[in-house]
Amino acid sequence: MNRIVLGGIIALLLVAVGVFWLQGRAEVERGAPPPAPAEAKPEGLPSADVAGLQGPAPPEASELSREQRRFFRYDRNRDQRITRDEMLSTRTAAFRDLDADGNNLLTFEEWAVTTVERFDQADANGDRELNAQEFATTAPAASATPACRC
Ligand SMILES: [Ca+2]
Ligand SMILES: [Ca+2]
Ligand SMILES: [Ca+2]
Repeated sequence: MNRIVLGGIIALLLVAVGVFWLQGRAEVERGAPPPAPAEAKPEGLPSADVAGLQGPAPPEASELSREQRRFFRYDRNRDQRITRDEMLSTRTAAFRDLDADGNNLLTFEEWAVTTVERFDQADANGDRELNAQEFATTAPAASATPACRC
């Protein structure tokens, strides 16, 4: 008998919970109703009569002069002044390329690296001298474009 009464009480509680849940959901939907269905859009692109109307001009940046661009290429920290280091820093990469041993000193061999390499490649027999045949290999390749006849 107690089981029947207990089952009835549980059933009433479940019904009460369901009623409260439905009421709460209805409150939420009244506060923030679901969006209205999208209206059917007319076919084709919108059009307007813009004859005689003038829109605002698009933004444009002023062009730097050639001298200003050259100045800013050296002025690395943008303080409107070019220090000696800033001026010389443009040569650093080329210097490091030549400084083969990285000791910040440029020997004659490092400075003349292109000629040294060309000599070494041409010296086929490795006797540290070039005979006429070896020297002939150092001639620059003929250019594909003809020389200017100006
Ligand atoms: Ca500067
Ligand atoms: Ca060196
Ligand atoms: Ca030789």
